[in-house]
Amino acid sequence: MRTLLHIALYSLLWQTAVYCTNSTCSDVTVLAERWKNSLDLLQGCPGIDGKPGPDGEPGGPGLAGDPGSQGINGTDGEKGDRGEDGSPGGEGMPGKPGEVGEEGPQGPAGERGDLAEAPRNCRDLQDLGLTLTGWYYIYPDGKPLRVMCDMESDGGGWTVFQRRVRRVDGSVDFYQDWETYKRGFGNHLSEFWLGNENIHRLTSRGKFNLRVDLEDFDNKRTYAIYRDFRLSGEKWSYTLYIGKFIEGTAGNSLVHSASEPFSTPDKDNDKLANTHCAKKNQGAWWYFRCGGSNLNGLYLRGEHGPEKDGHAGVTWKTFRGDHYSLKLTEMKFRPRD
Ligand SMILES: [Ca+2]
Repeated sequence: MRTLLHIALYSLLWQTAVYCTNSTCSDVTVLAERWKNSLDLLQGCPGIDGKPGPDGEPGGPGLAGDPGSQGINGTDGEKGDRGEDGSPGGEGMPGKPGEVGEEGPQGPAGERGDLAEAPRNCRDLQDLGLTLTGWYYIYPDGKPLRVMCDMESDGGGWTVFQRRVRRVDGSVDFYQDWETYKRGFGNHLSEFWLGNENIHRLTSRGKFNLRVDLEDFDNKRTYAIYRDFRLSGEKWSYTLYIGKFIEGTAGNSLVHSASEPFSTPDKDNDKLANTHCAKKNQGAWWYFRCGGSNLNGLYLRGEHGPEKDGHAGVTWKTFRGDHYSLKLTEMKFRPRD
């Protein structure tokens, strides 16, 4: 019984082996010599592929690869908008000092001082210690006025209101009208008339001596001094008031001018009805009958003919006569001692 079963089984395996060997299975090996002892010596063909198994779990990350080569540079992009301004920087180093500028204009006048101490004339300035002859500001009524001070003649302190002097480039024209004599005119450096209104201002309060200094072209100097000098206001035509002739080698050539009003080429205040002394003498003065003195006349430089010029020169009769025009004249006043 058992032998039949083995034969049947062997037959089946053999047929299968032959079939597989001749068709699809190339790896079958028949171990015939051992067939009597075991059926499991024959290796069969592989079976049909089974179904794929389920996906395995994901593996761990791989190692980083080597870096690739550098790429080609791209082209420039479009220009962007301007950014906002930055904050200001810190302070820089100081620069070099600039050059010295030109002198600036004169500053404003100072504040008004104490009137009781303000100099009202050149004598007050002298009392303050000023000793040089020249132009100074005085304050006769609080308002400043620039005047020439003679700090030398007979002790000084004289306020000069008239001056004639020889100049290289010609003299100042003293043949002027009423308004010009009222305001004053001339040059600080040479000849001038301080102005009738100013002379009136300066002599209307107090008592003053008048001094007249003269010099001819022989360099001879002389003078005359009067007391109680003052000039009236315009209402009285700037009448000359002088008192006694005190002294002076020049003599008293103002004798006829005392208490006479002022006359100019455009205002006849003299005492000659048919003559205009200011025009005849070509000056401006306190004329009575045209003679005596004419210190505001023409600067004729010494002797001049009476036929041609009359008394038209800068004359002082009791010094060099009516026909000699003086080189230098000064009229000045100071408070009476
Ligand atoms: Ca007249």
